[in-house]
Amino acid sequence: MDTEKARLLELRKKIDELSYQYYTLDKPTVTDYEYDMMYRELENIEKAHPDWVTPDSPTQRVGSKISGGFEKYTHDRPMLSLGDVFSDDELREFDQRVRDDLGGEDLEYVVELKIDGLAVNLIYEQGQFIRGVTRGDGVVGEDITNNVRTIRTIPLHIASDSPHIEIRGEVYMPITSFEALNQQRRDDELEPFANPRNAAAGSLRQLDPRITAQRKLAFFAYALGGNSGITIESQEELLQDLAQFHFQVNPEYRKFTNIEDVIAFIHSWDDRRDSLPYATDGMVVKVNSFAQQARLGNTVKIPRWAIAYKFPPEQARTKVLDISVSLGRTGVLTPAADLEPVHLAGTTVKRATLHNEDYIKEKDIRIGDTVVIQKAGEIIPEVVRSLPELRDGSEKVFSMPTTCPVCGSPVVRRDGEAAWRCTN
Ligand code: 3BD
Repeated sequence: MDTEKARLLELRKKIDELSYQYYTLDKPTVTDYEYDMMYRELENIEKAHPDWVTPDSPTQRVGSKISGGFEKYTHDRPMLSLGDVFSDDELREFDQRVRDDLGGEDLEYVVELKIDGLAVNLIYEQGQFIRGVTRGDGVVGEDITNNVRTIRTIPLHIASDSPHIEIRGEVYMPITSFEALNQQRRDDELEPFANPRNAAAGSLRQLDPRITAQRKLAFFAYALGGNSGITIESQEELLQDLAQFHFQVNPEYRKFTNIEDVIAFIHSWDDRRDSLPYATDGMVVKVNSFAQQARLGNTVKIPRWAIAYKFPPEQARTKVLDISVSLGRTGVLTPAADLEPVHLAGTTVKRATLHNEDYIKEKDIRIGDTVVIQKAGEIIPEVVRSLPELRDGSEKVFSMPTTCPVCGSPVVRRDGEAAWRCTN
């Protein structure tokens, strides 16, 4: 073979290995300088021989082609939903049903963190990444291949000669990247994203993959979709194989043989999930054996062999500095508490919604009060209650403005409604 072609292949292999160590394992083995030199050499060879460029070359992650929208793609096998539970007793009920359905035989559970990102399906043919698709409604998703390709922890080829294998997992934005992105957006006078999940969604929906590439997204692999020629017997084995394929697999998963140990493990996260570098909204409990999964089967949309336990919303205490009113698109005036900044669920909170006038009255929330706030899922934080026992007498009762804060027109509250509206 041509020595230049041989050098090209050598460089690709080396660069793939180095970026795996850097991005996926988070353990760089060479300096940035050494990496840049190799990358540049590869670029130069490819420039001289455009016909040697293949889509899985490390230089091909960030294309410049702006897409005109995303094409629909029907999943080979539907991407299922998860049933959810909110209490230990519901977990015990799930366990009992599974054991009954399996005729009382022994079983193992694999318990994973539930990453708060977006589920995507990655398709590899003969080991080559050929397509990335959003979950969509589970049946039909959108083809976001060019955006997925920019995610450095998603391999562009894997050590599998299967003609077709689908790897499913969660695209997410690490909290430090999310905070840096929002700071940048505030500096640019753009609306910040409400949470890392929305930031990841917004980044995947970019028509220009160069923007997606700047967003520092990452991917945890956790499931297998349609495939041929794959013989894997359990979730544990799958997670090990996915790591062997050079995917990031969340390292916090554990295996158990009884539900009480599962419950204890789940609660071991109550006061440390906040210190993870990514957002989680719960944990997923899966029957380990694929044979037992198959016997348990699926309902229309939900596997009967897995369940999501949802963490209760995280709460924090802070002070109401003021109550301000903003005007929504529909003309409704919504009061919000301006807060002493407080750390909650991975972000700093300065405002929380008070919903409407009646909510403030019922909960007797006053300016100057110490309050409990919470963030439930994707919703903006809300004030849950005030702590009147901490008042010192300087607190002020709030009343809704009589004119619109934007245009000055009178505001009205119609019979039977909680909302005040601008008459303009
Ligand atoms: C995670 C389904 C199964 C393969 C169905 C058991 C519902 C989002 O970390 N396992 C995980 C995570 C999500 C999962 C499964 N394991 N399904 C899982 C999942 N460790 N987040 N999800 N999904 C993914 C969903 N997404 C949007 C709308 C409705 N459902």
